[in-house]
Amino acid sequence: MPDPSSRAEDTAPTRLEAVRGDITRQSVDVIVNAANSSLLGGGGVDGAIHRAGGPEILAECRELRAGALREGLPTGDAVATTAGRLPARWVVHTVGPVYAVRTDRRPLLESAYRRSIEVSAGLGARSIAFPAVSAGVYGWPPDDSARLAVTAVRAALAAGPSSVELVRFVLFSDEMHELFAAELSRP
Ligand code: AR6
Repeated sequence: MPDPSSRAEDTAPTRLEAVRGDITRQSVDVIVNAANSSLLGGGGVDGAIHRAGGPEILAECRELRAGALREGLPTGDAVATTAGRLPARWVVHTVGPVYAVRTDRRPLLESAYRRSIEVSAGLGARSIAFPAVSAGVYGWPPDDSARLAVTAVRAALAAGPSSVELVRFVLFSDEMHELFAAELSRP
């Protein structure tokens, strides 16, 4: 007998957590990649994901570029592929903005987090691992990166019920981990 008190609207709120580690080792439904618009690979977390996941991921990215994403993936958008050999079901590739002092690119970075969650939820994913998008080669300042990521993810999850039960930020350094953990501990 299903428990009559467990209705969809009673589902527990999504858990948010921060861990220090390598995102390619995370056993989750979705690993988010901080990619570039070409989707054809790069350094940083992008390089690590393609190296660990194997050629299947790049093959699917090439197919996307030959079809629906002929112009590339716009900054702030997200798209899913296989996770290849990674311990995940999908990689969701997103493109964060390059940090710039003079123009406000925060909406694009917020959009990268939001679209990643929307695409993941569209797949029925229950767990998502995020790196600190734009915080490496793209130069986003670490403290603002943590604040914006946590705020954007909370806002996206608040938009309505979804399949997502866990969002894990996976940070490569102690400094970033501390910043994200501090941000998550704020009410
Ligand atoms: N696990 C978790 N975090 C990582 C890992 C890893 N294995 N490797 C790096 N990081 P970046 P961006 C952290 O530069 O700034 C690529 O070439 C890293 O320390 O990977 O969005 C793409 O192709 C940093 O905190 O991404 C694009 O051209 C964070 O991940 C460009 O870089 C993001 O750093 C995207 O730049």
